[in-house]
Amino acid sequence: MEKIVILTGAGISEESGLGTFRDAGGIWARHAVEDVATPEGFARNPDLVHRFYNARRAKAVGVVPNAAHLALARLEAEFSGDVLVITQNVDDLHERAGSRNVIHMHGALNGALCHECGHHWAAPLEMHSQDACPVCHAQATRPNVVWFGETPYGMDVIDPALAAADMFVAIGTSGNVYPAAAYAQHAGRLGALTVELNLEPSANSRDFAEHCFGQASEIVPTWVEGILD
Ligand code: BV8
Repeated sequence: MEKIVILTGAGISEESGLGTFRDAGGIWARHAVEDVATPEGFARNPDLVHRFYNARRAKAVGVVPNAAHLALARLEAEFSGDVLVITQNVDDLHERAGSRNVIHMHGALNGALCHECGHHWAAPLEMHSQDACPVCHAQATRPNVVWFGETPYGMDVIDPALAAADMFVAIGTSGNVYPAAAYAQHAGRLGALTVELNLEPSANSRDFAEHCFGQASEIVPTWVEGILD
């Protein structure tokens, strides 16, 4: 087996202390998606959206990678073939665990974007709607995350990677958000072995040939051990 493509979601960072979206008490239980994760919501009330992401950015800098992130970094370092992590997460725990080949398809909390000129730069810990873009100086700065209705990042790399994958593994994602939720079916149809590692069956569980349920910090290191043996 040469190429492993891994899709991760909020569940892999849950044991590090970052909230998930759709679990009981999750982020969407406390914030209306349309207010904080859509361009329309940002246009309506940019300060509300900046406060939402400032709070998550502050939390993300205060937590550390868990055994699941570390196991994926070990897999990339020790596996004889290629390992690509496609993450829906906007935290940087994969990178802080040592993973190098990571695509943030929904953007990143540590990125800032100017929606006037498209410039992007390293986000300060706190962003405000009156911050000026360092290049065009417009007060048009936003978090560099992908909201509903916006095109995910890395599609030009992701699609070929799915087509070439020998194994596609989804970890800690509920399978509710597209296009990521369609990747298992797509990769499976193109010949990849599909594996679901999650706390419970996801919405697209039927798209996977193999399943292992449990806490990511337990089942991911065990799965990596099996691959490296
Ligand atoms: C796009 C912003 C076009 C960043 C997010 C109707 C039908 C189909 C699709 C659509 C439709 N209407 C609209 C759409 C498209 C829409 C969509 O999918 N809507 C859904 C809701 C129906 N998608 C889009 O708009 C996307 N863009 O489609 O553009 C396009 C398409 C292709 C090519 C070009 C253009 C943009 C989507 C991005 C939205 N941005 N967030 C942020 O704030 O973080 S979405 C948000 O959900 C996050 O990004 C998050 O990553 C993502 C997915 O959530 P999960 O990671 O899965 O988290 P969740 O809480 O749901 O699940 C956690 C899981 O972990 C659970 O299963 C739980 O059991 C498990 N777990 C918990 N603890 C643990 C655990 N597992 C293991 N161990 C544990 N300890």
